[in-house]
Amino acid sequence: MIGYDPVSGNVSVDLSRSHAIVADFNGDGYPDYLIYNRATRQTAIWYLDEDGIIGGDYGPTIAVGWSLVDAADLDGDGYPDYILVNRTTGQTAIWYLSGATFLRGAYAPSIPTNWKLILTRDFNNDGKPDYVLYNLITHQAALWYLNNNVLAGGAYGPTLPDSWALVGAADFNHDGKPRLSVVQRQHEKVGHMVFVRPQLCQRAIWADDGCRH
Ligand SMILES: [Ca+2]
Ligand SMILES: [Ca+2]
Ligand SMILES: [Ca+2]
Repeated sequence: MIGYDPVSGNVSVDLSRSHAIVADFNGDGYPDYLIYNRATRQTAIWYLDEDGIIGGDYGPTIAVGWSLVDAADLDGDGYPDYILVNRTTGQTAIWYLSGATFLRGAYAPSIPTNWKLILTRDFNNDGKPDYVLYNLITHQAALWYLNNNVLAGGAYGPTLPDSWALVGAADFNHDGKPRLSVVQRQHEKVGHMVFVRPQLCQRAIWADDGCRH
């Protein structure tokens, strides 16, 4: 399988990442897997349909010093783009793609010290992906609303207690609004997943089916 070499032991899925990167790269309506070889820094895309993997393509190779965080369509051309962060400077960058083909790059906002870019989702429902940030010291979440690669506004999310970490966001109840998901590091299993809605819940409020006071 393209991008996967079980013989060499080069694990193609970056296990240090807190979430899988899934996006529809070939525009067929089925989400595809974006995978990453940590040894070669090569990316690859596995195309999926309801029956499983139907093909693959190599994507661009990530530059040294940069980490691949997520994939989302920043410029609204219908094709997912790579969101990268420089681990030293906090600078983010967008690599615009057409399918698996690199088109061009642009710098995006820099992440402040002690904050981590977790992923990108559209939280203010304007059709444009936004940054979900997490403060590694204070455990506060924040949203940066983007217009393509330009910061357009922001809002603070909940502050999580010690031993909990922000790991993802998805529209868990299909109401069109993504929710943050956090997991207790000491018990990393599905039963301990917690979903909270930023802005509406100023404290982390435990529930397995939505935001509760
Ligand atoms: Ca697809
Ligand atoms: Ca795009
Ligand atoms: Ca948005």
